Amino acid sequence: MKLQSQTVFFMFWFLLATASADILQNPDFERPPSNWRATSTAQFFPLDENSTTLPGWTFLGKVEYVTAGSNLSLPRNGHAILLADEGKINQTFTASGERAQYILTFAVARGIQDCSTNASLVVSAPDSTVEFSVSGKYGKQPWQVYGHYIGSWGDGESVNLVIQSQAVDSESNSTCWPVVGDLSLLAITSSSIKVKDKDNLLQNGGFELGPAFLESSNEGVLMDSEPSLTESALEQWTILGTVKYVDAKNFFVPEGKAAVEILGASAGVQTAKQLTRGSEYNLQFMLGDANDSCSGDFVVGVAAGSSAQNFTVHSNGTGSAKKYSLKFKGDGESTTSISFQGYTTSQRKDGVFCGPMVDAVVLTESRGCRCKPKMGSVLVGLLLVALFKLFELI
Ligand SMILES: [Ca+2]
Ligand SMILES: [Ca+2]
Repeated sequence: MKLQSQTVFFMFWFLLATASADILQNPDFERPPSNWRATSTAQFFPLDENSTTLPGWTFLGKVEYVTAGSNLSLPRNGHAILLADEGKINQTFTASGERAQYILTFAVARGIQDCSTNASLVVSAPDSTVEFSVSGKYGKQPWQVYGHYIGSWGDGESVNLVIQSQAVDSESNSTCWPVVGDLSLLAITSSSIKVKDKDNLLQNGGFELGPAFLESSNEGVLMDSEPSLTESALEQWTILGTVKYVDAKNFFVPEGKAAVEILGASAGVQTAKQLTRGSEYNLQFMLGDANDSCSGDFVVGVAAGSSAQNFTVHSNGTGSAKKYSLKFKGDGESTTSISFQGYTTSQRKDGVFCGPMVDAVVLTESRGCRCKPKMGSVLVGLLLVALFKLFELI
């Protein structure tokens, strides 16, 4: 009996350990460079290509190890990497198991505050290269957390993830170089994406499959414009403009673990589904606010096929949601698109962009096709009967 309980304990421990492990090594840079001293009071420690190693990573150009206590007000995890002039870090990992979509979450900030030209951060993998600006307008902390699809790989494939700075103006001697705080790489397997909810024609209608949330941040995860349904950080949804992925731990979320906050006019999410022409469908969804002090009246434009309707969400910014619905007819031949878009750009009192939240999108067929017989086919039928009668007479 004792042995059994020990086995259960170790299995539990093992599951816990594997669940918390990231695909990347040293994803939060808390394992320091080889010759760095924990007692050092220097906030910026330059890495030397010839004499320093950084666990899990290789680096090139001007790269510095940053310690908490600097003006970056680093959150719980106190160390980060500054990518200055031509600074670049990279790590190679091997995909294992079933083919999966890889979604990277990372925190980025500006290295120094009294600078004039923003450098951007470029994240690249074999299938993608994306540039992120570090403007600081989406959060009250200097840190911005982004979620981004980096590619899809199967068992044994080797993936080189590269993160580097890119100066906008190479002549400027007052460049705000990016600092990378924590990263988290999530693999979403093809079979988990294909899981069908029998009561919902949409996949990922509850926005539960998306980027990982960072332990060190309570500001949600930003997702930038992404035109593809299958190569998106939010599975089966394209991203219009910039939206914020919010978690139930730090925000009000109506259903499940996550929802989407729309951050501006014409920003939003969109999906597509092959539907039967003429059939009637019912689109149900929840709109509200994520309890992040975003108050006001928000208009959300909901479009499904050729039907569109505006919904007004009244929010006092303390967390609320209501169920709404829209009835529409399927377009048939091509896929029917379903979208949720903001109509206004709102800011909180502290200047942070915010907006309405959408969650729990459920599509059901409310009535099958009640197609009227076409006039053309009726005439052809009458003609055939007439010809038949004529042959009978001959
Ligand atoms: Ca860190
Ligand atoms: Ca949800």
